[in-house]
Amino acid sequence: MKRREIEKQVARAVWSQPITDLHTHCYAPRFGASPQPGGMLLWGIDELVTYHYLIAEVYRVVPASELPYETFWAMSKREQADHIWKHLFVERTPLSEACRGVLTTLQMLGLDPNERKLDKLRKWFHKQDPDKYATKVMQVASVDSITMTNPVFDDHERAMWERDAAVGDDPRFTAVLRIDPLLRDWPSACAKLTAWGFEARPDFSGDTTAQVRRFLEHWLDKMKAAYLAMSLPPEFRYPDPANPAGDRFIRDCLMPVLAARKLPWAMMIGSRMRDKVNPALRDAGDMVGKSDVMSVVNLCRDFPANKFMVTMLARENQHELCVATRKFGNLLLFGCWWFLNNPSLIEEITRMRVELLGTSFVPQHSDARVLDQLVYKWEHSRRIIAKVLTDKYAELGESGYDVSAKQIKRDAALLLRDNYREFIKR
Ligand code: HDL
Ligand code: ZN
Repeated sequence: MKRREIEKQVARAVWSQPITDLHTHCYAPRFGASPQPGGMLLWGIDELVTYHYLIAEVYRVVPASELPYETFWAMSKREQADHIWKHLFVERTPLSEACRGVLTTLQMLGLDPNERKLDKLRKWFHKQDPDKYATKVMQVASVDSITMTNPVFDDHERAMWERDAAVGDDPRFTAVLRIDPLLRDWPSACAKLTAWGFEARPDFSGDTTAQVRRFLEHWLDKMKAAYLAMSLPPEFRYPDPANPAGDRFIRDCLMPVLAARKLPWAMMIGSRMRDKVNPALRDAGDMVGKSDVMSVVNLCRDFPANKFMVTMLARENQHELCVATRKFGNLLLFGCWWFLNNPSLIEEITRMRVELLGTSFVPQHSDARVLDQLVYKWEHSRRIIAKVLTDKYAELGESGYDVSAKQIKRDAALLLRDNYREFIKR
């Protein structure tokens, strides 16, 4: 196949392949939708423009010395959006990935990315019904399933699940049990579990092991979770002599419960929380730190009956993590997470992964927090994945191998949907 034909076949395969988005912060409309107070499904232009990535970026242009953080947080969502639109999209060129993303979404929804004021755009979004709009966004983005992130330690979210057992039953959305505090703050997590009727003590005395297992089983089953997820700090280690309780939680509680249910543990490693960086920026205040790949190796080796999905936040970890992935079939490498979700880094990382892993990984997840972001996050990533695949197939041609359109279609399906669906099968 000539390069031009390869390009055509790859574009057709990549853009026509429905994607199962394995990690987002989007919610089914039944969780309530913005601007309804407490609505968890965020959507529309004001949410798009006040994405925490853009809040960090607008504070580079209008520093806290000019606009105190508390003043910004006291503004309405609309006022915040107008402030960001003015400074990042009108008075400056929206060159950053987070800015460009908003423009791609507007363009693909048939709206004008050159609007200097948000009011006209607001009128269009205001006419949308969140439930129907969710289906429309999935069609435009060609996403066949949205995987949620459901932090059970969040009181508002937990109350939703306790009030409405069917809250997670929207077939377009799949739940994921997110339990960061159990490794990030074991003592306070134990206190909460005990308050919820699962008697857990930081020193593992009493019936702690059984109670923690029961807690995990209760929520995994209630949510019909596809996997269990945690975001972990750069300092995460396994084993960790400095954190014997963490090791014991992993060994005696988490691993047996997940192995019995054939559910993966998704480890998202390297996020340094805002309290150590810039708490005043709230969600925008977190940072990245280099993590320890050998801890992932130790877990995959020591728990061969368990499945691990791993992504790391630091660019510096990507090559070593990719090599580690070559060593373990129970390890699924996924995504270009957060500060890596930029064209230059997605291309570098995806190229390296194809060269080391062939098609046995998941190149991307959207991490969308605002429903409409699915449109741009996948448009931008599809473009890069297609570019890398085209080059790789062309290189196969130079080696005398004639790839077929059928193979290209199959590979796109593996990378964008089937590798993940296969891995979580129980
Ligand atoms: O912990 C996570 O899942 C991260 O993705 C954070 O939510 C982060 O704030 C984010 O939205 N990254 O894209
Ligand atoms: Zn996330």
